Amino acid sequence: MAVQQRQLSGLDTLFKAKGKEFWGSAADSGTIGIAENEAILASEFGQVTPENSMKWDATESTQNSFSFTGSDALVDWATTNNKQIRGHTLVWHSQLPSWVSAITDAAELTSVIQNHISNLAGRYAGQLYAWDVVNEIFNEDGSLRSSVFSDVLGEDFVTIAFQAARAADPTAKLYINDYNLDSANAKAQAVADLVNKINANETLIDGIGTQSHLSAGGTSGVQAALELLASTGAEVAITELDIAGGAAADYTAVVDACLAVESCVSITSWGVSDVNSWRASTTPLLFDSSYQPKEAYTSVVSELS
Ligand code: 9MR
Repeated sequence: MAVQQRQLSGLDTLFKAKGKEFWGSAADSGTIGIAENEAILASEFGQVTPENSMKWDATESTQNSFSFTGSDALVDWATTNNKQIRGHTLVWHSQLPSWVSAITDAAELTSVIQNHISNLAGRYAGQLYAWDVVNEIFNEDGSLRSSVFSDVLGEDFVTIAFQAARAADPTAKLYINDYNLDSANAKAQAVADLVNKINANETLIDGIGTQSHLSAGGTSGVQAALELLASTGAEVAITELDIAGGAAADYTAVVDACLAVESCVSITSWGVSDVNSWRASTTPLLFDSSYQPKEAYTSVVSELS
């Protein structure tokens, strides 16, 4: 006999009633194809982020030869099910094909970035709420991470990528996204400083994503971090939320922080069930390995009710 799904409350609907854009989840063909998971996505979440299918290795593993099978499936599902979409991600040092990492010429890398973005973001133009244009570009001390992008182009790759994304999809909100922005630390300050610097010249960066891969008990600095990021005037989103241990108190602390900061527009969980999480052994999500709501889910719902 199939496991009976316990009564759920419509997390996304409750969050929207607080004035927020959505509470979403990472998804892709694999997890959408699991019936229990799909049912929870449909009833509890208002937005999806492709967990892997829009990354460079999935979409352009060979130069100028594009593959959109996985990303099309995600976008089709979202459209059919009336879910918003956050595109993830255009420029990232990880899951990057070796032909990109091998480039040493600035003009060549610029045109490769522009071509990747015009094809990928152009394909879904008008259909996405947002794009994570650049991902994880800072070190913990706030310096720029070494990657083919920063090594060959310096900081300019950020502006190149945002201008290409704006041209390819003028209606998507363009985000800078990073992890460990969980307190008002050096990295969060560096993100805010770069947003201020670029936007002073041309408003290219609409939003700042804080991934929020948190550890148990590690939520006390979240509101201060959101306030620091919001001080730029950009909107702020919690883009990949999961919390090791998944304690209810940690989850409600994150929700309270987002509610307290007007510019915090959305939360996206990095998956539905612990069993499909990239850090499954830490049981960090709102639904257990049998797709049943955990105490964290119940507590978040009562916090929002
Ligand atoms: O959850 C994603 C996992 O399935 C992939 O194997 C992994 C590969 O790097 O990427 C995971 O998602 C990452 C996201 O794209 C960027 N922030 C960190 C996430 C967790 O590693």
